[in-house]
Amino acid sequence: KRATKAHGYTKYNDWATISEWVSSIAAANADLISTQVIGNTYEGRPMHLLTIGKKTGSAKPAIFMDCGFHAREWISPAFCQWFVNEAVTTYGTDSEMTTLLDSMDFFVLPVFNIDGYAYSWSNDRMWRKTRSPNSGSNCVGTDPNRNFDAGWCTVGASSNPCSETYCGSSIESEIESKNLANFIRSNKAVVKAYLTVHSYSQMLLFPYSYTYDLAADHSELLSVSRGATSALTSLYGTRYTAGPGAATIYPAAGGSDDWAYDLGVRYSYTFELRDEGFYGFLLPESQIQPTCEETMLAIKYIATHVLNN
Ligand code: ING
Ligand code: ZN
Repeated sequence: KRATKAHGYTKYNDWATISEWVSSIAAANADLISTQVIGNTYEGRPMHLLTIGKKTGSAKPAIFMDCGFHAREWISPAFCQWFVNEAVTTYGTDSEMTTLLDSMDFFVLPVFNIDGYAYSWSNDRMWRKTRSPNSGSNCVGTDPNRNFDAGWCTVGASSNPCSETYCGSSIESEIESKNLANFIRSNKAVVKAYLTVHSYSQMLLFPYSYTYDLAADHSELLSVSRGATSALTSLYGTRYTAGPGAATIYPAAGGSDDWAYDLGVRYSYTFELRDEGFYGFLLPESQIQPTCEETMLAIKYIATHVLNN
């Protein structure tokens, strides 16, 4: 077995370390975790998905959560790892987590854009996009959060392969997008919520980003986002802004949250974790623990609402 660096929850882990961690935490918690591969990335890395929940033998409602859409947003994969550990270590003692895992499943994709994440470790800390080549251009990569079927490439996205917000040659041109979309389409009957974790800005966004039109479920999405951000703020006073993407951050088409919502996943949210720009994507490791602790409160608030509605 290849030697990897030691895994830790209060440090940033490279892909080899995260990949080993997936196997070891699943093996150590076989009663609560199962794993599957939803497909490979462009460069051939397996996209590991963890299913966390008490195995009951019957179909349970589920929440899908991904991290690491954008390579440089390192706090995001750190949060997915934290979430999985917190779920298995508080099951049986924390009553809210116990109820959640007894009654529902969490599908957790710890790193979506694995090729980009690996590149951000090896070559360019500020890399954002995927690592697939673009025909007729020397520029590499597509913005995966502009690559979904939601007003694709109409606003806040570029058709120039050299742009950081390149929408790709077509909807789901990126194999990572296609793998994620196929999984959610196949599990539409159980997936009640879609959560995608980015950084930074301290915002909780919901549809729509591709239009200023309000979602059919706007008032519920807004009230749940306010409850979630209030819970988050209660721990350390971290201030969050909640609202529809277009009006709250900027108009941008092709995002995964808008796509999931239009597919029928009623509770669809994008988290923009710490900070507000002082460190930006280079959030120090000393902030991993407080960021993850506060974000847990928001996720549990949303999950409990999903379960009870
Ligand atoms: N922000 C998101 C981005 O992809 C976003 C904001 C959310 C856009 C939802 C579209 C839909 O630009 C970051 N930091 O990536
Ligand atoms: Zn992002």
